Amino acid sequence: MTLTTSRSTEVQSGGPGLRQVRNVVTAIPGPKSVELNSRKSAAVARGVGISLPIYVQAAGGGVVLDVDGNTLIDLGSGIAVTGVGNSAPAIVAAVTEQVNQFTHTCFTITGYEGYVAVAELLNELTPGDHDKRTALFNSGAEAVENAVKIARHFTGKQAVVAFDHAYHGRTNLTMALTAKSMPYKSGFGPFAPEVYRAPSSYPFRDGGLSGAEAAERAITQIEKQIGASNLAAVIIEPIQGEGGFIVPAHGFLQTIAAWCRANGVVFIADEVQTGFARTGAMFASDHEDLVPDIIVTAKGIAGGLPLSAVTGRAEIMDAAHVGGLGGTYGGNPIACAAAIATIHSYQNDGLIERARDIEAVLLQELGALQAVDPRVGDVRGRGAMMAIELVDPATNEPDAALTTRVVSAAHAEGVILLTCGTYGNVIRFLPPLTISDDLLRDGISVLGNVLASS
Ligand code: PLZ
Repeated sequence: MTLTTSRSTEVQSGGPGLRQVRNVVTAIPGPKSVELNSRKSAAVARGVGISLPIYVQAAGGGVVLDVDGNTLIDLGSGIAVTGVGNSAPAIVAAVTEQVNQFTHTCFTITGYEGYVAVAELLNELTPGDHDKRTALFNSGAEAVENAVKIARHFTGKQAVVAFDHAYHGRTNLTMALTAKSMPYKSGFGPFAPEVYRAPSSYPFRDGGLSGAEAAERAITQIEKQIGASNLAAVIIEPIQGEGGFIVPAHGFLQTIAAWCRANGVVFIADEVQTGFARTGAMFASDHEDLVPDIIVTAKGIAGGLPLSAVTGRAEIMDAAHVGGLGGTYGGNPIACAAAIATIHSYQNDGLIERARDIEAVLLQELGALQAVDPRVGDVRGRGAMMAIELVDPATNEPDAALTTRVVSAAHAEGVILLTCGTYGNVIRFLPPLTISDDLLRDGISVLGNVLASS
């Protein structure tokens, strides 16, 4: 095995000290990335795709530096993970200190303070002032699985409802919860039983149903097809992420949650993508005064280290017997040290306000694109979680081909852009909250140019 890139060139440190300007010096991908990608094709399973095959040397602030010396604007944060910025100094310091003390014990064998401290922070910060408990895991999907396990144990019931356009992960149960077949589910069945789908609220595409109307439609279907007496939990993303950055009509989430409360059904908010300042509030549920029974978090929680959590009402969380929840790595001490520093940064470094500022810049810039280009059918989202939906203006039909062309052209100009959406026609913006306005505006002006010529 060779590590050509880190040994043959001077290694550049990441973090906010990286020069914060877009700078494309080779084709994208450049020759070193192309070489690494051919090694990838020969060594890594084909199913693990890379949407922009540059290979990264360092990242921080609002940029990513690749092994060919290109500096790209980061409008993805590794899918909403590095909200505090890559290699943020406080997180690097906390992780370094922890690595030097111990790296692992398995929390369910011998305890350590970091795990407890993360649980305390989440119990305090998540919506609602009721008594809470938290359990830590490794990935978003693993936390979703555990939230469902806990809800089933508490209620003694089995059925779970997820929604159209939902994304909850790639493990067997979470594939069942996820709506979209390609690429997540196709050929990977059979899927876990007792998972049911309900219609969601998609203001741009559901003919303008109000939140209450969309909720009534879902509730009627749930009552007729499943019945509350069989239903353990309803799980929903307060803003649907992979499904297209869909903000439900106001009142939708509240009405579903109220029905759950009245019917002994656990309401689970999947805030894996929306959590931790991303939407201009600590949690997206806060925008709707929503108090979930269980909230699932991951991604932005630990500055890039793998960590996830299930936080919920004490009586629900404590229903499972001692030893019923766990895992070798869940709440790893290094990830916990990172999470404590990361959460403090969201609290103390003005990042919630920063997400709102980013929303204002993006609304202005994306609104200007929409004003001159009717193919931009919708501009939506909250905070630093915004998106545009590209359509055929005559019919509003999704235009996935245009979306792919635009995103590839932006990549070539040095802007990391991600797509999403059930119909593959949504471009989403998830910059690190540490990005400058200048980089943000430069990134969107590149988008405007490539859109105009696509
Ligand atoms: N719930 C709401 O957004 C992960 C998926 C990327 P993991 N979203 C990114 C991909 O193509 O695999 C996600 C999410 C919501 C759960 C998950 C799952 O989180 O940490 O990827 O397991």
